[in-house]
Amino acid sequence: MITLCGVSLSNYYNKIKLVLLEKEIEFIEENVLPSQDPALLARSPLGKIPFLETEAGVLSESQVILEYLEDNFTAIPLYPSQAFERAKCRELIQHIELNIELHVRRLYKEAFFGGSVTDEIKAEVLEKTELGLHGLARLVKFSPYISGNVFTMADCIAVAHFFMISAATQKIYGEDKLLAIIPHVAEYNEVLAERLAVQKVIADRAQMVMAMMLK
Ligand SMILES: N[C@@H](CCC(=O)N[C@@H](CS)C(=O)NCC(=O)O)C(=O)O
Repeated sequence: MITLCGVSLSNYYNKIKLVLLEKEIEFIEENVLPSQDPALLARSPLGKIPFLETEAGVLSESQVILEYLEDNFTAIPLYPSQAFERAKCRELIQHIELNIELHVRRLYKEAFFGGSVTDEIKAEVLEKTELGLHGLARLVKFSPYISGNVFTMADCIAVAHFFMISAATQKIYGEDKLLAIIPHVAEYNEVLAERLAVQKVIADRAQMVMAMMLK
């Protein structure tokens, strides 16, 4: 049995959870928060979440985990069969994560967790995020899925990260920068929200946000 460790608030956790659900792989969830506790470091080398426990051992780094799931559970593939199309999916994934989400992530402390971020960081993140989003606008297809007419791994990554990119930029800059630069994201989100697996991930995340607010 596979155990997905982390929390439903984490976009990196949610990308794996969505892939597990879409590929109809049986799994259980274990609520784990990131920390430097030696017991956690023995399972996740940097004390980060998510990580995956499998019968063969533990895996960290969400993208590595997705590649493992794709290689090991082939019944429902989430990458196209052609090498070039697969590479285009991975290009989208890398672009969303490295050129957008990793910048926006620097805002989360203030956007979601009651901390604060300097004006200098906000300006730097804005510049890099806008560059990344203009680049993404040149890559997306939305016909109706992000890389074409088939739902792929790249859509799973988009579901997980778009929500955070939209919410954090709305909170910090007073405008959802994703939507402002790529307006078709609105219809794309509606298409994705029709999927049961996406609905489950969104509902679990909302439930956890609610539980945190009631604390
Ligand atoms: N590159 C990692 C990123 C994972 C990550 O940043 N996880 C966050 C939660 S969403 C975390 O554990 N943060 C705690 C920390 O950085 O110490 C992956 O793809 O799995």
